[in-house]
Amino acid sequence: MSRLTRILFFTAIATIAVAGEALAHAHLKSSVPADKASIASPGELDLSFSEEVNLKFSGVKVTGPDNKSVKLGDGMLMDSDKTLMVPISGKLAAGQYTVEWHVLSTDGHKTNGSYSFTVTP
Ligand SMILES: [Cu+2]
Repeated sequence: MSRLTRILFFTAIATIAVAGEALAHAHLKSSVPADKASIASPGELDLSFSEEVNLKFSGVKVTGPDNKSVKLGDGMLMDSDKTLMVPISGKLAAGQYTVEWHVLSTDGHKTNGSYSFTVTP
């Protein structure tokens, strides 16, 4: 191989490796309530990921107005372990809520993120 061919070859390999790695992680595909949604007090949260997640090492934290933590029930997996369902105990007061999630996907990688929604009066 010429020097240039070799450089292009290894660049291509590296690009594929990085892309494959990113695809294999569990990314949040959608959620209910959705990001930036304005809704009545929800009874549960559904977070749908691109990969199967490990319930034991996955969870969410919901913070409401005045930075108060929302009481949540035990999470469970649905949809071939790709959706994390978390019950919300009680009715949420009107205001903005932030959902911080972290999951361990079955490939052993951790991902996390956050989004928010608004509960209407
Ligand atoms: Cu991964």
